[in-house]
Amino acid sequence: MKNREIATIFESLADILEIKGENAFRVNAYHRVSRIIGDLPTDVADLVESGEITEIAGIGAGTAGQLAEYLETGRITRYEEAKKSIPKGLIELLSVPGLGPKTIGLVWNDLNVKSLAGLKRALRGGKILDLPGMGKKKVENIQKGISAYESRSGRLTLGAILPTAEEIVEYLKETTGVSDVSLAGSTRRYRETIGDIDVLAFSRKPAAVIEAFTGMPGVKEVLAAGTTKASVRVSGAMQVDLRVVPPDSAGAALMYFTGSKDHNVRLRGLAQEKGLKLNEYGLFKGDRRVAGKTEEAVFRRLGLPFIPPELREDRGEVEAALEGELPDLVEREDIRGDLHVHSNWSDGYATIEEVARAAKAQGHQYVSINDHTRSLGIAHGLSIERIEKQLKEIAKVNKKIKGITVLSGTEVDILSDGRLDFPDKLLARLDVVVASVHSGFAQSSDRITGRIVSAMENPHVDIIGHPTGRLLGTREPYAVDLERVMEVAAETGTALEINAYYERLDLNGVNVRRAVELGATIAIGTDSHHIDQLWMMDLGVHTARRGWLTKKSLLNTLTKSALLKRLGRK
Ligand code: DGT
Ligand code: CA
Ligand code: CA
Ligand code: ZN
Repeated sequence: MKNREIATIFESLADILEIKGENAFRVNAYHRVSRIIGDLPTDVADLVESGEITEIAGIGAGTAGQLAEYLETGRITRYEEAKKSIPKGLIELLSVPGLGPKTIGLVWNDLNVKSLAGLKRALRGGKILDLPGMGKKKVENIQKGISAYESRSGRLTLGAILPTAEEIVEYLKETTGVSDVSLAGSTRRYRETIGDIDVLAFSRKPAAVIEAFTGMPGVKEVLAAGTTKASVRVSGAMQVDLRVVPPDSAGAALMYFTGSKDHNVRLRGLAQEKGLKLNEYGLFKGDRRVAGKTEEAVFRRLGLPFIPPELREDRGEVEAALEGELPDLVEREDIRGDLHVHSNWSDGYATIEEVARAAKAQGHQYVSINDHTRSLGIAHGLSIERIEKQLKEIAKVNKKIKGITVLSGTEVDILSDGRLDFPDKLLARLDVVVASVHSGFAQSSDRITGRIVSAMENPHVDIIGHPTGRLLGTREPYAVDLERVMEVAAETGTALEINAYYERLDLNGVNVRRAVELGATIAIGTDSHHIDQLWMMDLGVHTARRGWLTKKSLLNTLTKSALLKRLGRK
């Protein structure tokens, strides 16, 4: 659904018009449109298609046309023109807390402020106090807002930026004179949130690469462009740092800029102990470079095997490498299926047949349909009658489509008193039972842990879905006692999920590692609600790798028959 993103555009259009001092009636009309669309319970695209959109009070023919334009082309000309009609820096000012369009319009008009830097100058010079309606208190508030804006974490989720990051890499690979391009930094370590994207290009002709980079489609602003490095801002306020490095020192540069900083500190220490010096240009003995072209060569010269980027967090990986005890990490190729997918029978968008075809295209041998259950009204949870019908539909799809098996399943609600939303008799007939908490998030640790524990004690529950309930950047985990959950998972033979949906990544790497240490098994599910989300299996696998996970602790690596046997055995 594009409702939210469209609402944001109209909100921003209203703000721009207000900055320009356009008449209040127009401004308010766009604010209203934004609210209406943001609150719509149905997909705006459906309403535009059926023409019903203009029946909504507050949406006229003009707006309907703009909506149709957006749905077709991904842009609204009116908005693009409005954006061009004011200095770019003013749009950034809208993100400063406590600074509204009226004040921005005022400082622009009267003080010629066009950017955050300009506003800070005006504040320093005290000129701002001469403006009508501007008192000491108000100035203080603006100053506070700027500090808050400048110190906000600004981290985005890995899944939100990874497609962009990979496109940039592919784009730069086409530049002449480039031998290779790689992600570096937290993106290459697949951290769950990313501060900025780091890219390394290997080339002897840096100027051409810098030019290609700063001129890429999607670049909103060039923040810096030097002879071997540059930074740009791309959509979504994400910064991308590029460094161009000669191929001879590719490996050393890759190691340095992949980090993490703590991991690098350990490696430099190790080099020193051997009388060597490690920096981004290579590994040196005196002035002589003894390694640097590839990461493998640098590691080897340090007496280490290759340490996968996901492990480079200084969490014992250097010690493990020295002792030859690095885990043989699971890989994407080991994955045989997805164990948590929604269909349009509950709150997903795809039919079961569409899910089956798309999962097959992902290379899966099986995919399980895990729709919500009756208590979860907002997600159109299935009644017992509906799931009976769904079982028949799954059988039909399995007859029709070869090369993949659709497993029957559910994401059964763990009710607030710990009971499950479906009777055991029904659960017993399903292949893959995921049980999840979707209510009572504020309960005490004892209660919420108790609910999950009793779900695991049910012999039909195969997997606990998103065990902590956190949503990256928006919702903290519930007060669950994870150690206890992991212990009971191990005792009862219940798997714990890596929910690979990009806003969840729950369990995260650290928790996965602990769960396996305590004897638990892991299952990856993408929790896809749309077939365009099945790729997030990649995020799940990288998260598993950050949790030092090997093939044998992951259900998704089993063949279909081994999986069913294993699940039936609990
Ligand atoms: P982020 O961007 O906050 O998600 O995290 P990173 O790890 O991508 O950090 P970033 O972008 O500041 O730097 C990329 C890598 O470059 C970092 O992982 C290690 C290396 N690096 C950057 N600055 C330093 C430094 O001052 N010392 C060392 N040893 N390495 C650095
Ligand atoms: Ca970074
Ligand atoms: Ca960076
Ligand atoms: Zn769920």
